[in-house]
Order: sequence, then structure tokens, then C-alpha cells
Amino acid sequence: MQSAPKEGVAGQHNMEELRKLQPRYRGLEAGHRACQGCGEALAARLVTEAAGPDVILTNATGCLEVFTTPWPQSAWRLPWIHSLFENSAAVASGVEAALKAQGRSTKVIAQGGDGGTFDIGFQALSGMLERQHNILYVCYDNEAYMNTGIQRSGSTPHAAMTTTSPPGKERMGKRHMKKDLLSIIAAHHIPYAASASVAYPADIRRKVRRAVSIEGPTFLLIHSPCPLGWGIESDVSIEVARLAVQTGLFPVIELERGELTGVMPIRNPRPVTDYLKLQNRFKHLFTDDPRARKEREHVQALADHNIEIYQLRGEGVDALDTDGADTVRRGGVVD
Ligand SMILES: Cc1ncc(C[n+]2csc(CCOP(=O)(O)OP(=O)(O)O)c2C)c(N)n1
Ligand code: SF4
Repeated sequence: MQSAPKEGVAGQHNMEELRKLQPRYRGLEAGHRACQGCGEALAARLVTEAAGPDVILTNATGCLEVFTTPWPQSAWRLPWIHSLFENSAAVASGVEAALKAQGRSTKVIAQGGDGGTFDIGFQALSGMLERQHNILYVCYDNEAYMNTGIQRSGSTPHAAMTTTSPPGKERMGKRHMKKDLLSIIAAHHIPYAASASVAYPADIRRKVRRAVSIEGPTFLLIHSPCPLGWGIESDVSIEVARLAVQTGLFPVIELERGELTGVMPIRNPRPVTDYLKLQNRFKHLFTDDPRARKEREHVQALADHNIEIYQLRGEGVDALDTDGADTVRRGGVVD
């Protein structure tokens, strides 16, 4: 435990105290080019902090790859390799096989956005899980293809507006539902799979530590708001992410060998409109178009269904995760 920092001149912390407040290990350095409030940037920092230094990362094409590595610069302090959009898991499989042949225990973490995971990289991911590679796959889920201009993906929620699912005469945003990727992952019966949200950093770190300590394939889906694509101010990113959990629209769960073993409980589920109304991508649901009310009801039914099937309602861990929020505010890990 570290004691609270002493205040120096004019209310400033002195340098020594500030140094102590830095994270013990930082895998993703500041100074990259993500937009302000980017959930992916925060999530990737938390993942690499928790995984520690003995890690090799692969990264599918997407925002995370682009904003961290504008050649010849890189914000990564870990061995990192960019793969094609569709084959982060395949490249990670090769790296892991080579490490195994050398008798090394370095952990491999494969990374991708939701487009690179739910859609185009899914075949490589499924193969990686089926072959039981010793890899943690992390999907940063911002619910669209953001890097190429906000096209809808298999992860885009029902009714959301993207450049390829615009609301209009034919439909009210995306016609189809968000793909239930975790259920498909569960069908691979891997040792551990979980969802998490950037609104709950301590929960992310716990899940990453758990996943990297397991010998075998593990999977983590992290809900990561994108201010640009969701049409939100950068300073409400975390609040919006928290509402996705507290409405039941993004269930935070854990699965072992395909069985549900843990959930983040919701004490007082919030109405989905609290979440939707903050985002420009859902603004057509708040017009006097007669279809708008129906769509809002539909989205509420989806949240209610999640609450029901995962038994999310209940007491338990402080859903506000104040410990984690404090740590992020301090800029580092203090265990
Ligand atoms: C085979 C192939 N198709 C399309 C592209 C163009 N492309 C690059 S990144 C990207 C979108 C990435 O979306 P996602 O995986 O969701 O990550 P995000 O940028 O949202 O983090 C696309 C379509 C590509 N690089 N390769
Ligand atoms: S477009 Fe979205 S995902 Fe990409 S860097 Fe900006 S906030 Fe992050």
C-alpha cells in the first residue's frame, strides 16, 4: 500500500511522490494519437499494465494499430506485431507455437477491434481457440469499423446509426441485432472467457491477470466507447460505458469451459433511454417518427432479456468500482 502523496508548494505534488504514483509497469505509453476519450486506448493500457512485461502482442489492423504506431514511431513498450485485419489470431498462433518450440513461457496476447474479431477475423479466432493455443485474445469492442469511417459491424447494436446503417425510410438505423459473440466463444469450451467495460478498470485488470495465468486459450471482450463513432463528448465516455452495463445492454459476465460462472450485478437497472439519449448514433430514436417509440421498446426488451438470462439483478461487488476509478484518475496501478 502507498500512502497518500504530500502536497508540495502551491498545492502541487513533489516529483518524488508523483513518480511513486506512476504505474509499476506501462505497456502502452502516452503520446499516441487516439482521439480524446477513446475507450480502446484506455482499455489497451489497462490490459498491458495488468499482463506485465513478459508479453508479445499481435494487433489486427484498426484504430488501435493506427493510433499507436505511426511509423517510425510506436507507443508500445512491448514486442508488438501488426497483422492483417483478418489474422491477428493466426499470427498469434504462430508466435505462440514458436515460443513453445523454444521452451519459452512468454504470454501471447492477440488484439483486434470488433470488426476484426466478430466479422473478418472470426475464422482465425475460432481456429486459435479450437487448437487450444496458449493465447489471450482481447477484443476492443467499439461497435463499428471506426478506423475506416464508422461502418456497421456484426457488433453494432440494433438501431444504431452508422455510415452504412443510416436511419431513413427503410429502417431506423441498424436492422439486425448485435452478434452474441460470447455465446459463440462459449461453444469452444475454452478455459476462460469474459466481458468487461472500461467503466470498471479494476475488473478489467483482475480478468486479465486471471486470463494470462491460465495455460490455454482465453478471451476478453472489452466494451470501449468511441466518442467519434458514437457521437458523444469525450468527457462522457466512461459514463456512457457505465450506463451500457447498468441498463443491461452490455452484460459483464465470466464463463469457464462454456458455463456461466460470474456476473457483475446491477442493483437498480437503469432504463435504456438513459444510455441511448446521450449518443448521437441513436438520436433518430428520440424523434416523433412513430417507429421511434417501438424501437426504444425493442432495445429495452433486449436489455431486459440480458438481465433475465444472465440473472444480472442483484447485490454484490460495488458496481461503481470506485477503487478502479480512483486508480485510473491517479494514472496508474496501486495495489
Ligand atoms: C481485408 C481487409 N479489408 C478491409 C480493410 C480495411 N480496414 C482496415 S481497418 C478496418 C476497420 C477496423 O474496424 P475494427 O476492427 O472494428 O477496429 P476499430 O478501428 O473500430 O478499432 C477496415 C475495414 C483491410 N485492412 N483489410
Ligand atoms: S475513432 Fe474512435 S476508436 Fe478510433 S481513435 Fe478515435 S475514439 Fe478511438
